[in-house]
Amino acid sequence: MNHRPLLLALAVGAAALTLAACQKEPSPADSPAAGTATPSETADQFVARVNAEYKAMYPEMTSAQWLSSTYINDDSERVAAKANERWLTVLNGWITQAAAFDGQPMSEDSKRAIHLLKLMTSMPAPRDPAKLAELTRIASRMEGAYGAGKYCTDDADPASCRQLGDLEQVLARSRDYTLQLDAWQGWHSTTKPMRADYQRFVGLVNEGAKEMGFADAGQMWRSGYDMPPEQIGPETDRLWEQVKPMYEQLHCYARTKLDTTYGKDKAEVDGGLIAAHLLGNMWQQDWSNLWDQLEPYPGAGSLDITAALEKQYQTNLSGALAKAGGNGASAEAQFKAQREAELRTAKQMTERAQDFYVSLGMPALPKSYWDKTQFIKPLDRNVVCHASAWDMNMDGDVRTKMCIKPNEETFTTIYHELGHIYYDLAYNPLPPLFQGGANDGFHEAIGDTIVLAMTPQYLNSIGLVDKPQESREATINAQMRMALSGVSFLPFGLMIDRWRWGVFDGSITPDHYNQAWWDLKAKYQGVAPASARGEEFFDPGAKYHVPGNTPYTRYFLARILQFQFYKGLCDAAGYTGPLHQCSFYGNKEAGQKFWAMLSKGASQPWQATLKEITGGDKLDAGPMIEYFSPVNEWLKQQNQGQMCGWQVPAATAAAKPAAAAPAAH
Ligand code: X8Z
Ligand code: ZN
Repeated sequence: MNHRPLLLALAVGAAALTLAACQKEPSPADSPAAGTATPSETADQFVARVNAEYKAMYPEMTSAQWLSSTYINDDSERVAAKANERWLTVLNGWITQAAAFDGQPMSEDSKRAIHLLKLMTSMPAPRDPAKLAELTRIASRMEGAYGAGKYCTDDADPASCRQLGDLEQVLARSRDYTLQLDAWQGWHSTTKPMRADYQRFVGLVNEGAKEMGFADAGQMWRSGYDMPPEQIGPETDRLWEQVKPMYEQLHCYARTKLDTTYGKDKAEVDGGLIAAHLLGNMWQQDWSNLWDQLEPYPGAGSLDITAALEKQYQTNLSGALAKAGGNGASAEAQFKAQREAELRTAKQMTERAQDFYVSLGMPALPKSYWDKTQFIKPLDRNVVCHASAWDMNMDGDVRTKMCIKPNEETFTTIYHELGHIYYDLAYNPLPPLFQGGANDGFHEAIGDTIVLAMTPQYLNSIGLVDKPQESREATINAQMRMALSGVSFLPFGLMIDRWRWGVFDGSITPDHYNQAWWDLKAKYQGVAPASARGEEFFDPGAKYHVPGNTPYTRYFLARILQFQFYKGLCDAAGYTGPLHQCSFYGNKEAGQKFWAMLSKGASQPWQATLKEITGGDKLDAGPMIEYFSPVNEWLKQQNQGQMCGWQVPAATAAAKPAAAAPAAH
């Protein structure tokens, strides 16, 4: 989730050079709720005022949002919607006022700040106060519904209900075809009621975007990249074409293995598509959980991080139980000991992640972080478990919100979230309007760059795994571990916004929401549901970022960017070996370079920032391909003689080229 969830989402951080901002004359109906454009105010003074007012009102919004995400109920939902309503009204007011400065003399910084102001929210709101209020209510309701989602096998029995975390666990661990299908279908049944809300939401944000001068909300999202918005579709297509052959090899290998486990008739649907519920992940976006079936050389180099973390939890549990009086302790005392051990393990995992950043010369997290963060899932209420990082006040009150479990996936997510937090801390000294990523992909790539540096050597140095073996088999194993999260993600990172761009521009109509979703999943990911998913379902709503309205192209860009950053930092550290073996843990030169980049925030076009860290100013999948070349070659050998690739069902082949649609604007 975004570092500034829902309300602010500097979702489209840096901005396009040419965009049609709303040129409407201010009218009484536009009257802003905070501040008025004083005729005597210069553009520079206007920007200074907006910066000050923004910073002043910011903590109230983030507090309301924090409460509604960590304490889901009708009251917190209402308070969050109201705070959001106030904020979006003020934002609309500023955007209207900014039009008065078009063509006026102003500093370059003010020009950029005004540009960023217009792209500040990913939820452009209509000016009509009633519609604006409706929009914020729908947004809070959808987020709350996602967080509270439950699948109950017996409606009369609350004990039969499971939430997302439990259902994900089934996909991660069970290898029973039917149990997995039930968990997958169960979660996807919870979002049926969200469809009507989402449809209305789309209408409202489109109205807001149009009033601001954009063709639709999708075009607004694509305008945050310091290049013409119509280039984002082709640019991401270009990157996808670079990496697609690698994904196809991984897909082919995984499919063969799944055929072995479940039988071809069950593992595959139609022309070689993989059954969606068998990939170890609710959305098929990360295949790490298939390690048991996909490990290239079982036992070559022990990289079982989950087992190591589980062991650590057991140690903490024994300690807590002993303190509580051992086996003789009451059930309640034993339960408390268990919770204590869960919290302690989660904090230790977070300390490990912090240690990486500190080793680069970055500061330790403030005490308030440790006091206010949500580390584990509370038991007494619903929360949004989807991980997120929060800057509450642009002044040091930073927090993460997670439901940490002792496994590899959440462990690396902590490193990801701390990337957001360190970005926030680094750019906090900048004026508030520049406090964002160089673009939103940068924000997502910071922690992931660190994750790449979590080599077997690093993991061993922190005592998590045995001393790494130096063999080709161990290298391939280590690479596969990274590919199962990094490479498997690529088409998913692309398809979500292909769907939303189409929904926003009207090429995907509500009566085809689900069909279009699965068409795109087939086309990009090569996966399909095991049973028909008609329009009575709303499967897109089962992925957090759809009800949470977080743009997703950022994650695709981040997957590419993180390898560019990684290579840049390895160079800074003076590393000369094969890219995939580089770790810059403890390297102050790399740390300084990273921090310098983070400190720039959104104050300049991302191309300039990229150049400072990598020497180039273009997005390029080259470093990613270089990194994965050993496992890619290995996969090609494994797949020899296999019919790789898949056929996209007829409906998809006939559908409009959704991927190219944005270029039409
Ligand atoms: O949402 C996230 C982070 C928070 S920004 C946990 N991610 C995407 C997802 O989970 O779908 C990180 C990877 C992609
Ligand atoms: Zn993130």
